[in-house]
Amino acid sequence: MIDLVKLHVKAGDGGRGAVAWRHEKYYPNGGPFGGDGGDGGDIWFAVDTNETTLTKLRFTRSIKAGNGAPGMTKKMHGKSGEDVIVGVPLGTMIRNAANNDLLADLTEPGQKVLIAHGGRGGLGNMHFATARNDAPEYAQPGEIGESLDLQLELRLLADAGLIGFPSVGKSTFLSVVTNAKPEIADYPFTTIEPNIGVVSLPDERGFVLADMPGLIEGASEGKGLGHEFLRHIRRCRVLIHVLDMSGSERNPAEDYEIINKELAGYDLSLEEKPQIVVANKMDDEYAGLVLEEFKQKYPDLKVYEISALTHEGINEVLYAAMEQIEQAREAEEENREAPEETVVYRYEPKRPDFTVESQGPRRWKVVSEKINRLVSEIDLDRDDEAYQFAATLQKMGVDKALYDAGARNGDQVIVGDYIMDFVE
Ligand SMILES: Nc1nc2c(ncn2[C@@H]2O[C@H](COP(=O)(O)OP(=O)(O)OP(=O)(O)O)[C@@H](O)[C@H]2O)c(=O)[nH]1
Ligand SMILES: [Mg+2]
Repeated sequence: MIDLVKLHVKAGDGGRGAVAWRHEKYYPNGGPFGGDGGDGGDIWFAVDTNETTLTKLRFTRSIKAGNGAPGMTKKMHGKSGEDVIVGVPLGTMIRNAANNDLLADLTEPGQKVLIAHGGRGGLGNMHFATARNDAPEYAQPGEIGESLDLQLELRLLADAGLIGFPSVGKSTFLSVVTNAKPEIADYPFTTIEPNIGVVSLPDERGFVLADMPGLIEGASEGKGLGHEFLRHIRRCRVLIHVLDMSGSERNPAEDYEIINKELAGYDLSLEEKPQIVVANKMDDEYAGLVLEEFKQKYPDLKVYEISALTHEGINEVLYAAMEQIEQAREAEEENREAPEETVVYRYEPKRPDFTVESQGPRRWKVVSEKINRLVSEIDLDRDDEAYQFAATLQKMGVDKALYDAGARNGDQVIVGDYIMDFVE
């Protein structure tokens, strides 16, 4: 069963701004005419109620949004990159794999979250004309689109979950009380992925019910289908614990004990979840005897006697479950201090730390608050500090930006109060 998926996402890069000139042939000084690059596409995740598993994404290593096209002459914008919307099932949690931060918890139909923001397109040279320089050779590069490693986890969103050993009749129960059509058969592990359905009571109340693959001894350590789906059970408000009373295959008292031990072994909070204990297959001729034996072991336990086959006793179970679910919902409401937290990932576009301006022939200026602050703190007449400073500028990409803008060996570069020589 696939409910944990790793995925790389890369939003589109912004297109580079254009360096272009108006009527360049006949009017060499016709002014800068380069348009902006297009924005890179974003990556969104949205609830798709037609999806019930993450299987579709299993072999998808990475998802990429479109890059923005470069700006063009005549001040024309480059085309924006295409957004990507990834449809995922209800109950999908999206984490940043690098630090495990929860980026989004998709719990409502229709929910849609922006996970990776495309880079903004770079500005064309038309934006960089100043009184002193009406022919800027510089245009901004596009911003790099955000890239992230994600971990997707699906946790089923059901109010109630049917649990028990294999073949006790969980799927049969689900098929009787909802429109779900799970596979039913008399061999163990017929159900390998939870099925989900909606129970509608005659009084218009209702809840979401899921059957689970059968649990066996050692499930909490991974035996059988083990761990994989125990995580789903954590999200259920109520557990409907189904026991097979036909006595042909199982000893229900033992089963009951083992299952509870496995729940606690996986997560102590599972032990505390309200449970409705259901004695199924009461239509079987020996069921009465088996039930008597069970009751001797657990005299104080409320047991609902049913037959999923003949539908006997089913409504009582549904009403009892509904009752418990409503209580759980109320308790959640009371415990909720602030309005429910909706986790939406906020992307802060990274502003470039500096810009480069042409200041006339072979003369450039680096405009940057950050670099100015740096300059004010160091003594550039000292060789070691000057060397350190040059290395910092290079690391910040200043050299490359100057070169891209057209600076060549020996050009003057104004940085803060200093004038330096450009070295390619
Ligand atoms: N006699 C009788 N048989 C039942 C009853 N409920 C289910 N069965 C039978 O028990 C067998 C197993 O039923 P399932 O509903 O597939 O059991 P499950 O608990 O979902 O099993 P897994 O998916 O393998 O964990 C099937 O042959 C059913 O027809 C019942 O109330 N009475
Ligand atoms: Mg089943």
